[in-house]
Amino acid sequence: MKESREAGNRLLEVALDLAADGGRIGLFPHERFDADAVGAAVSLSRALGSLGCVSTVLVGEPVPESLQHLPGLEELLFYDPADCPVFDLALAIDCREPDRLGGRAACFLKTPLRGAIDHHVYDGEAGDLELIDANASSTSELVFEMISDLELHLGRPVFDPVMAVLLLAGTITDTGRYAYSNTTPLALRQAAAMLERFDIDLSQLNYDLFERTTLERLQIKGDILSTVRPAGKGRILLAHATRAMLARRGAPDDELSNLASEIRAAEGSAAVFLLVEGEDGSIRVSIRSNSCFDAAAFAGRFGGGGHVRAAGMTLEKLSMDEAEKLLAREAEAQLEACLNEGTPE
Ligand SMILES: [Mn+2]
Repeated sequence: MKESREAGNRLLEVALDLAADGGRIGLFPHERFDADAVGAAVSLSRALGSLGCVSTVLVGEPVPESLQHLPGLEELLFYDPADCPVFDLALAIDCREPDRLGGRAACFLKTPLRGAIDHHVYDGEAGDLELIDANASSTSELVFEMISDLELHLGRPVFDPVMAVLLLAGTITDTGRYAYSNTTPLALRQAAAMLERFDIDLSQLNYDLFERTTLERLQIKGDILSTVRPAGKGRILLAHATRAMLARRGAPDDELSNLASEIRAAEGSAAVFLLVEGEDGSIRVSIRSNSCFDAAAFAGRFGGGGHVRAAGMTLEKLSMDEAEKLLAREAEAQLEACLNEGTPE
């Protein structure tokens, strides 16, 4: 934490220097931004703006429907590849590598002075202007600390109600409502501080972030859950959605991968496969795992990838039934192998 505080202070010093002569700062949340990336970026942008910097949050895609309830997003600048703004300092937010910025990577790299604020795990030393803290619950937690330090330094308030909601949204999302193992005491103290200072409708925010749904989504969820079937002595669970199922409910096929996590909550499940038929007949597979089952390694064998506990891949030229049989067989073999090895982690 001490190191990350130093990196945060270095970033603030540069920003204060830039502010003195109207410097321009570009903030680059990662591609397909989530509440943490955009919440941290817009909050920091507002704080830097209050110092006198010209601060811009540059995004590559429109705000997804699921985040449109968040305040302050009218400030986002949508990237036009023909028109990369000139910045004195560019910061990657909630990521570190330019390849996480998609089409904006070239624009990011055009700025000579670059840094990052992130909480993902990396090998190697962080650069001078890189605030990387894998122990932080979220990038919003890191930005909160920076803005707190800024208030101490300036001796005046900097937080505003929009920042409060955005930073809470980022931390709530990345910690799964303060439920995941990455939840820190600091994140909880920050939440308390924001609730003390500002009038925030926490219940509405949680509804908007986690619960909001539509009748069609509830219906397709019911349809999909009714397809769950066990394999491999009940430790492997498979569920699917065909085009016909989706069409019947008029349901979009996005955000269904969350359902795979819900199915994983079934007691005794080691691996969950949710298969969704695409418009072109290919089958997108979301994998969630418990125990020793490495979802990323499994997906990797089929050209996919991801994390140990959550991964994905696409299967071509198979019927739903063939795909389920293939996955059940291969997953059972991998599960048997890792159970016999003992737990690798
Ligand atoms: Mn994050």
